[in-house]
Amino acid sequence: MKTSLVTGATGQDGSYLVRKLLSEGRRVCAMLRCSSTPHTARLADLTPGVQANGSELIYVLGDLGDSASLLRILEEYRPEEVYNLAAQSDVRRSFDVPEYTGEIDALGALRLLEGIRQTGLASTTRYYQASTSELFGEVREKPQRETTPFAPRSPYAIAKLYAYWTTVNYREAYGVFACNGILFNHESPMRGENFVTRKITRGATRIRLGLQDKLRMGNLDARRDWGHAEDYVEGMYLMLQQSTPDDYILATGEEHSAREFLELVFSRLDFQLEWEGSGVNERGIDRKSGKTVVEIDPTFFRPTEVNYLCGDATKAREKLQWRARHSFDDLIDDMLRHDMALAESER
Ligand code: NAP
Ligand code: F7E
Repeated sequence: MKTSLVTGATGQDGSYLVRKLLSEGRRVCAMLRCSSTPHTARLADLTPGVQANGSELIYVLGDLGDSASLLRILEEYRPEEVYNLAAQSDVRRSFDVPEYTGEIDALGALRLLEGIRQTGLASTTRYYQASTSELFGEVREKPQRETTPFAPRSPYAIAKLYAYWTTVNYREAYGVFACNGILFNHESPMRGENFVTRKITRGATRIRLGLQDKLRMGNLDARRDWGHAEDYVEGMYLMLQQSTPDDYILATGEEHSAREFLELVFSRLDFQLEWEGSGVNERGIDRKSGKTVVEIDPTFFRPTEVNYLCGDATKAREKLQWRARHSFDDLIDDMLRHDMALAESER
């Protein structure tokens, strides 16, 4: 049985990837970090130990800031695959904690790769690095491809740039089967509530049920290529099943503004949203109730914004036979179904 180590197992992608790997019959070492409160809610329905199909789930304690814990895990379990998903992944917050973001997102990847080398796993362990469309930042071409130059615009993206090149370097210098998945935004009902799509589906459903008055939003004109996380973890898995390591973009090729996402969600919930004012004074008013349901709050602006991201996943389509199966509408449906049920449970 192959062993796969997943860092960031408690996050959005981790929760889908752990399930995918268990369904493939793997022994899955899901890495958790120390926490004073439970943080395994996304994995709550999984029981550690041997599963019905013979696969196995094991929780291991480790932190990307702590080499000793990583070395211990690598030595003890000697995984054939390492998926490095752990990160301080919030772009806005990375401006508040830039040093910590670099420590975990940049040096964390180095610690893991160096750990693979030092434990003698360089020729046997395959490594996936959670790289990001944020690397393209102030984009140099549209859509972005694997060959598009990087132009990062946040401490998060700059840290991920270091991790990207470290991954390439360990592939070239030590022959590690190391791949970068350059993933464009992907969302789901498991998305953290601080990210724009989930903030909107969660907030709008709560407003619909009278649990919340309004949403306070940042730059609604930013455009993103939003896919579904379930499809994207499939792509991560495929990258590590190839005969040679490589770097791939995963994206839908379709872009929307945060405003379009918000308008679609509110209209699905039967609001009649109309905009008044401009800039920080812009407001979204529900014509049916006359109430202000959206306001602009500059707290959510970023010192440097990434205005536009849209990816070309031709390489992944041709070499991995990967494609995004969920449409934009499917994504919104899935998130709204989940968040409406959640809001109803809060009434
Ligand atoms: P997420 O929901 O924010 O999950 C991040 C995970 O990292 C959580 O499990 C978190 O643990 C863990 N973590 C944070 N700091 C850690 C540390 N010091 N040591 C060990 N674990 C730590 O992120 P996601 O959306 O699933 O994304 C997964 C990865 O893909 C991240 O690296 C992200 O930067 C990258 N990425 C995401 C997207 C996207 O659109 N989702 C696109 C491109 C790339 P706790 O639960 O304890 O906080
Ligand atoms: O913002 C705008 C915001 O925080 C998307 C991470 O997974 O994807 C994610 O990073 C856009 C930005 O995601 C609000 O300014 C408007 O332009 O959902 P987000 P992100 O920054 O794109 C990439 C690929 C990653 O790698 C990251 O780890 O939406 N926006 N109003 C807002 N964003 C937030 N969070 N909150 C708002 O109120």
